[in-house]
Amino acid sequence: MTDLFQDQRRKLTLAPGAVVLPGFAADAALLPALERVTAAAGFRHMETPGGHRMSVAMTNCGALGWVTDRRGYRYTGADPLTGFAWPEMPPEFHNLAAAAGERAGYRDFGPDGCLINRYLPGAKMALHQDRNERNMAAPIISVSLGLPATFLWGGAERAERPQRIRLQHGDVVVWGGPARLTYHGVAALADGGHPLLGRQRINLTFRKAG
Ligand code: MD3
Ligand code: FE
Repeated sequence: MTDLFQDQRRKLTLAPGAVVLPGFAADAALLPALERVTAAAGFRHMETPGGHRMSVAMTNCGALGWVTDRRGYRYTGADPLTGFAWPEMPPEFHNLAAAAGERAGYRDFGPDGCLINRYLPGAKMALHQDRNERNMAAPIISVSLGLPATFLWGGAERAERPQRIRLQHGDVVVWGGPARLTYHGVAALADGGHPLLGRQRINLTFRKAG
């Protein structure tokens, strides 16, 4: 008999430390929580230290939020646009991150921040490492929502030619251990329409930043 829920239970190892949980976050209950966060701290296009405006729009929730401006990349406790603390991490977000961490073998992944990226058609993210977090023993957990994207997954050096991996609505990836400092990026988003999110892709990354 066909098992309708089989997808929700799959666990694939991309490489040592990189675990994909296809469809783990397909639950639409995340979307109202996302709406509440982005109503309190809106998406904005940040500036890189080199003076480029990012094509991806970003916001954060949780105690610490990732920001970039002419002074550099860092985590802050307050939204620089308002001076207020970032919105609290919704319990739906926190529970999802904890469950995905557990499924990938991280027993007590307690994220203190969630960066929320919004890609409209054409938006992309250049190859980079995530190295502003204090604790490299903790994984980063990413959740893809909305339009599918081509994720670029490089090696330990920027020069390595990246593998292209398709990430769909609901896919969760846990990046830890030897995968934690690999170079990665996202190819320009192709236009399309998603039944729940329309013409965009949202990516949540849960982090232990402090
Ligand atoms: C691999 N975001 O916000 S998520 C980022 O789809 C970021 O918006 C991308 O890269 C996005 O920093 C990719 C997947 C991801 C996140 C963190 C990683 C992959 C990673 C850290 C180490 C290795
Ligand atoms: Fe990243």
